[in-house]
Amino acid sequence: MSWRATILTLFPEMFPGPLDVSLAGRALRDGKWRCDAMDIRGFATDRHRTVDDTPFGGGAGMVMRPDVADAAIAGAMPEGDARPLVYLTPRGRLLDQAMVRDFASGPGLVLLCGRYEGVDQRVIEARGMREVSLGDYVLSGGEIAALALLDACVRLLPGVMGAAESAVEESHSAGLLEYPHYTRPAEWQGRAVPPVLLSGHHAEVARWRRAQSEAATRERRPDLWNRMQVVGSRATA
Ligand code: 6GU
Repeated sequence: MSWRATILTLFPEMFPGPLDVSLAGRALRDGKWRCDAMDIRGFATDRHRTVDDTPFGGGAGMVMRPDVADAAIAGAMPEGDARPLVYLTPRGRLLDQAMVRDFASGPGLVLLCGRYEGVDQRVIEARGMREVSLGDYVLSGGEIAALALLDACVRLLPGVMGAAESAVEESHSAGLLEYPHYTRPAEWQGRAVPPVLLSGHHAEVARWRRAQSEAATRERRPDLWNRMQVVGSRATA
């Protein structure tokens, strides 16, 4: 039984898309996960296969009909399907690595991709959807967000990542940004590699990398840095 993603979308041809190559693509061909895209329009009932309508209360854009979305969900999830139902929307809770770890450790995901202004609120509530966002910017639909979420999950599935890559996960999980990386040549366009990395002193290399991680986090991500300080002080209190 492999980890299974079912994507409900008006653009099923976008899947697996870029997840058909590289790490995720190899895992897909190896049967370590499944990617099934379903066309929401296939669940429309009228002659014109309508999936959206104008918003009550007026305003711009169109809203996905609750009856069509619900029929698509019923078609994707048989009775007793234990997979979380995630609705990708900029109104959602911010995706983080803890959420990704939680999703990757389960049986898979059912992803609803919104287009238009969104989905009727009543079907979100009736189906107990988990609303998830990638960040504070607006994509033209949930599909690219779904691809990003799936990529983040699939690389954590057993046997997908090599030992070399797994270490990277630990560093972001620790709540710090990664330290900078260098390879040959030792001097390039007049720029030298930090000498400590050529010293062969493993403890000093580790100390330098830690300091670089902390400096980058403090400067670029004060939100992560402050949260780390709070969590750390709680642990030592
Ligand atoms: Cl999940 N959907 C859309 N449409 N835009 C987004 C997003 C999701 N996350 C960030 N921007």
